[in-house]
Amino acid sequence: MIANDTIAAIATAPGQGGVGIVRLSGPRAESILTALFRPARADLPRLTSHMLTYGHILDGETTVDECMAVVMRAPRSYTREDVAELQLHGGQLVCQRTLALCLREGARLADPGEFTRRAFLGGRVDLSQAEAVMGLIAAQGEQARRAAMAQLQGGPSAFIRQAAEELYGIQAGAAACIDYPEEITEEEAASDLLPRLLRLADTLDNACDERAARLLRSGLRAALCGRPNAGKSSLLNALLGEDRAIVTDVPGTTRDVLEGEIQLGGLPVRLIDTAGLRDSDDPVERLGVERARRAVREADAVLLALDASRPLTAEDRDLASSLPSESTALLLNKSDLPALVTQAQAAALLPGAEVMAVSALQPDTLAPVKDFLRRRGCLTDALPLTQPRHMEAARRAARYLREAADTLQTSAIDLAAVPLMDAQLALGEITGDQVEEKLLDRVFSEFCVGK
Ligand SMILES: Nc1nc2c(ncn2[C@@H]2O[C@H](COP(=O)(O)OP(=O)(O)OP(=O)(O)O)[C@@H](O)[C@H]2O)c(=O)[nH]1
Ligand SMILES: [Mg+2]
Repeated sequence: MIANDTIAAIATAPGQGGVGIVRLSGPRAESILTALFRPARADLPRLTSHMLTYGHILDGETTVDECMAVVMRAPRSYTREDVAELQLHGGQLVCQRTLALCLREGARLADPGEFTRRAFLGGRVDLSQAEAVMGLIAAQGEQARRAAMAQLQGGPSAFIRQAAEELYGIQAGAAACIDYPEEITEEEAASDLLPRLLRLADTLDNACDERAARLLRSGLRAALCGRPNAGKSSLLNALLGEDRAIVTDVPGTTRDVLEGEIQLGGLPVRLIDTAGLRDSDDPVERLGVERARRAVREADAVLLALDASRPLTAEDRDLASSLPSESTALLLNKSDLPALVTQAQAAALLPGAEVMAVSALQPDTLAPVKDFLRRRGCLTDALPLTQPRHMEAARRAARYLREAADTLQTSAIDLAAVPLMDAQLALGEITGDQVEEKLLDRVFSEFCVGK
């Protein structure tokens, strides 16, 4: 699986920037660089590994750009192969032309993620860590960055390796019974292995964190709902700090679902304004209400807007009682006006939910709302597995373990060896210890070129 050709790509993002980097990796990285690069100090015998050298890129007699060059000789490099990089001026034309020169000298254009794929194949990182590189690049918020960094430092890998160790122990126990039936009977082996199998299956299932996975992938989804005119759109605008939604004193102003995003403590929060919930004969409004209900169902957090300047209605009560108390905050809006609803009356609508007196006209009053959203999206207690690919493989391993447990209970122990091996293979997919080329293609196709 180890490649012997040399790949090249532009490693920096397209567009204009201070610096643009062309990167090479493979056995000919240094010779290709040397063919294009002339150091300013002509007396330099050879580039020193890991040291920047100033000079120029030449295409025959033409000077293409002024640049810094570096070689990082194997194995002390990102890919564990010889790597060379040219730091050029960050213009597309300069980078493209330099890349074309590298290709002319014999490099091949790198596939997406191919540098990191080589880092994996070279044993520098495992597969989960390689994925974390892309997670770091794609991170939209501080929390996603932190999770990707923990993954790059091997958090999930350590968890999976520990599970794999325990599974090896179980497999060894089963093998001992098969190989030395006179030493250990099947009953003895089964009574030792069965609880261990079930415990390990539970450990794997319980390590999967769907909520964290969703939050990391798309941030927190918070739906603003409530009866018409409660001030949902005004609250959306105030939280976003921009005039996004139309606000009028006509009940039923918002018809469709409207979204906007804010960052709260490193967490991207998607705020969703919805149509006021009420029975209506108007088909357009009815569709809006349907969409509103769906948005509320799919949300991680719900902000129920109540108009504190008017008495509560049956609609408020029905709506509140349909919401999950732990993920809902009741916003007593219009608190700048004389209040007709007390906090206690609001709290009685949905016991357990937090109540906050706010005013869309006074942004300072929204601090507790932001704090509530931050808490709902907090991931400090996230479980080890938060990547869909990892969770799927861990759950598959757990299923095989339960299958092995069933087999132990009902038939001969040697039949359990097959699902035990399948479980081990599934765990190996996460770290890449057991991996097929097709899986690698899938993982690395999601990368950008040049990484
Ligand atoms: N005094 C006061 N008026 C508010 C406040 N929030 C909203 N309003 C007013 O209440 C009316 C309705 O506001 P919207 O934000 O359109 O209410 P909505 O809940 O989105 O209404 P629909 O889209 O019809 O469901 C407007 O006249 C707003 O100016 C507030 O905190 N204080
Ligand atoms: Mg509205």
